[in-house]
Amino acid sequence: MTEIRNTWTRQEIAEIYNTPVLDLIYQAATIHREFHEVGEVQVCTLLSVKTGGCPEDCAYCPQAARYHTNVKVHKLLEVDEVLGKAREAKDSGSTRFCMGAAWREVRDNRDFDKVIDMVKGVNAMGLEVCCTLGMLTHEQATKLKDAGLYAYNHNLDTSEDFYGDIISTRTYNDRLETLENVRQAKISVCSGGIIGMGEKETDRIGMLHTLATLPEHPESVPVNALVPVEGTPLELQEKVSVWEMVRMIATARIIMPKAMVRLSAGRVRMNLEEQALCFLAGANSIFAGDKLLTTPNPGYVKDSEMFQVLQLKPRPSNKPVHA
Ligand code: SAM
Ligand code: DTB
Ligand code: SF4
Repeated sequence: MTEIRNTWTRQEIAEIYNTPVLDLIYQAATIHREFHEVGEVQVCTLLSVKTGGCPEDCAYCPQAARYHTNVKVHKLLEVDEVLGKAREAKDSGSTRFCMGAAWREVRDNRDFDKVIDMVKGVNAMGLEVCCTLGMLTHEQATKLKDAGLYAYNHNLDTSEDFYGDIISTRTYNDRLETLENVRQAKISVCSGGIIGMGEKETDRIGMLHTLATLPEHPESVPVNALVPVEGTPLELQEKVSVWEMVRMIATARIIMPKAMVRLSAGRVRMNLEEQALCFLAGANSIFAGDKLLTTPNPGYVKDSEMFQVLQLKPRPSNKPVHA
């Protein structure tokens, strides 16, 4: 029996991360089998409910107002439109629906009231409803929970050391505080990061260390490969090798065995074999549909082909369906 620990040291995590890669995959696959149904992959759908014009300066992000990207600014969508998209996502096999807003933080205004209605509506469809809206206070987290929010995504993105090189408009501690507010409101925590931003291996290990030593592990850990977007400071970053994705995923799987590890942004630049390695290394969730928030994603046709070839099964929802 593998024990769940939040006492990992950096040294231990570094040793796991640097294990010869085939052995690392084997170890991760073994732990994956102990905690999860092999071959089951959760299918989630993302929707950008408020796009662009964000005051933050996240160097990777096409939605930051200060960079000149091709993203078209759009105010908060109407509740009915969002519920229509959630219904489509459910009909195409998604069990989780995540609404993203290009906000620095949630404000207590009419827009937040609308998001609350979106959460209620999506929850009533029996989907795991998730939001990613920036920083949250304890009260706002409680309001979202009362509306039926299942999970909240708030990424650490990288290590505390490297954070200032990527974002200057908020601190690592701001991030951790929101995660604590979410946890206290008894909302499921989704938090991970991005590789390929110019960080060192020690930054990747540092981020995994912070996540794995939280009082409780996040239930969901997204691993994103940077999608370089023209106009952002990171537009010219080189693509990371699949082995780096595999090492991140496998290490996350070994140190946080129960978590859903999400193979998130970056799949458009991975072939089927590369994605298969990620599933073998312990990834058990993807985002479906031809768009993430603003950037392209493989789309249903390619993914259903992948599910067929790899004989993957969509993972049932983590919450009881009642609609
Ligand atoms: N504004 C909110 C926030 O920052 O928490 C929510 C939306 S934000 C777009 C959600 C996450 O998307 C970021 O934390 C980051 O990890 C990821 N992301 C944004 N742009 C990305 C990119 N170009 N490549 C990979 N991941 C990206
Ligand atoms: C996460 O870690 N990845 C998703 C989700 N959480 C919100 C977002 C990826 C965004 C990629 C860039 C874009 O499409 O705008
Ligand atoms: Fe804004 Fe979020 Fe993009 Fe940062 S990642 S610029 S906070 S939308």
